[in-house]
Amino acid sequence: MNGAESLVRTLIASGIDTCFANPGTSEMHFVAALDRVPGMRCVLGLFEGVVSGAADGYARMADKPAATLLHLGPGLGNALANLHNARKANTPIVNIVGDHATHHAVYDAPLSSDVEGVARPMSDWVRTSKDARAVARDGAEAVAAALSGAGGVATLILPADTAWNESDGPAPRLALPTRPKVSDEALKEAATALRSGEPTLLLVGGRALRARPLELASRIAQTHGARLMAPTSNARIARGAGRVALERVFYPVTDALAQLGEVRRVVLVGAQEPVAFFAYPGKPSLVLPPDCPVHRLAAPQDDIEDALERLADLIGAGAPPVLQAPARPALPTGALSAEAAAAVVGALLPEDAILIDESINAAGFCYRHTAGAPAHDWLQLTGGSIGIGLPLATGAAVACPERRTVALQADGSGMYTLQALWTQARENLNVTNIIFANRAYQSLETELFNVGALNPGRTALDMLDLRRPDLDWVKLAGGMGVEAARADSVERLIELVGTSFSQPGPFLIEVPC
Ligand SMILES: Cc1ncc(C[n+]2csc(CCOP(=O)(O)OP(=O)(O)O)c2C)c(N)n1
Repeated sequence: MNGAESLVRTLIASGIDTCFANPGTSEMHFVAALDRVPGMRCVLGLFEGVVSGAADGYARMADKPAATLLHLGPGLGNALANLHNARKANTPIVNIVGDHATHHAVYDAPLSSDVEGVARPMSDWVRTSKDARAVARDGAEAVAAALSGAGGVATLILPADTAWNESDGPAPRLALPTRPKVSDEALKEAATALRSGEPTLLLVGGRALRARPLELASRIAQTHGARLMAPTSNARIARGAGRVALERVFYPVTDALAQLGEVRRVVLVGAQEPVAFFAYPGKPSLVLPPDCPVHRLAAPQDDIEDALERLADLIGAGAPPVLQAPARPALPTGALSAEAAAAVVGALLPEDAILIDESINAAGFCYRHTAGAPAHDWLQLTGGSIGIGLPLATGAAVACPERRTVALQADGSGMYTLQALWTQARENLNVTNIIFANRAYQSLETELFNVGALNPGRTALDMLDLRRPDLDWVKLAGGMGVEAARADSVERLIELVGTSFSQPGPFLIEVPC
């Protein structure tokens, strides 16, 4: 058995059965091994940013990592932006990256590069296998590294000869450390803050945003009249009717400052202290009031559900959680707009859907109009690096084929990784892609103003304008095998969304707005 086959068998033994791939010559032994070893689903992505974004979406929904297969430094380089987003989401991913055979490295062949150097900034763990006999063990350690702590990106680099030479066979799955329990002192400190009588914010993130821990958090907050909120950007929130109603910290700095202005104490559970996305002239970086004490009950890697259970016990959290009542928006009439499109989604969303939010400027409408829709999961852009929505939807739909995935996608961001549509077609995934086609980098128009550039000229404004020519999403999708239509009225949009929600396979709806 060669090194490549020992790795595929090791990954399967370690619980990885899905690989998003864009291979090249140096990965051909891994590809060939897939034919010999049953049990690994391999999904082709036509750009590496699709591969990494899909691996992120898959792991967020499957609660276990996928592998990626990437081609040397340049292939990994193309995947980096979405690996950055995955790291901010604490998503476990195992990257397998081919490299030149060890003896070939000295010749500076065209694809030679410092692969470890490319990997390091967006990886929590990096290793280059020394020889074929080390590959299996390295693979098992890569999986363990991805699943350690809060979850992270592990990158294993395989020189081609480590893949083709003889191995010692697969390695067994490694045991994982259990999540640390929070200390009694941290619990007492949180309880004291909650009982202080001062306006207290319980800010919950990461694993605390699943249905059960959120109910615990809501009971805790209700018992002492604290406010319960989530950060601006989150990997996955369980929400909708019957789930805990959850406010998020606003994105615009001035709005966040106003929203949090009354807060006098903060208890953090799986979340970090809220900060502004960017610095702006004359505005603070931190959005909590100055001198507001911050009590860190649980870090993302801690056993968060246990921490919330113990805190609920400690304070005798008897209050019921605040659950969202079922409430769908009325089907809109009149002019087509981003808000109308969000209302159509909220009005028609099926039970147990997965919503992917890269709607950027329309995000506020989308969040609000789906709040009381049937229970669903809400996945966001966590690292601010746009171009994740369509891949994230693709990976989530691979993980949960029986659920309807809905990508709420701004057009500018969608163009970064639109090749994901081809993968949706090839895998016949149940994804409804709703493109908010405002034909602009609209949010950047606001940002231009926010940074103090008050009278932009034609050249500056041209950098934010996506016209000349207009993007034709119906043709773009059609060219990749995804059925698509443009909604030129609210009535047509309602019809198209209804059709897509009721038929299997991918669909794309362009919404001029
Ligand atoms: C990788 C990356 N490149 C550039 C940006 C800067 N950026 C932020 S928002 C944005 C435009 C978003 O436009 P669109 O997706 O159409 O959404 P809209 O603002 O129009 O709603 C850009 C280019 C970014 N965040 N990430």
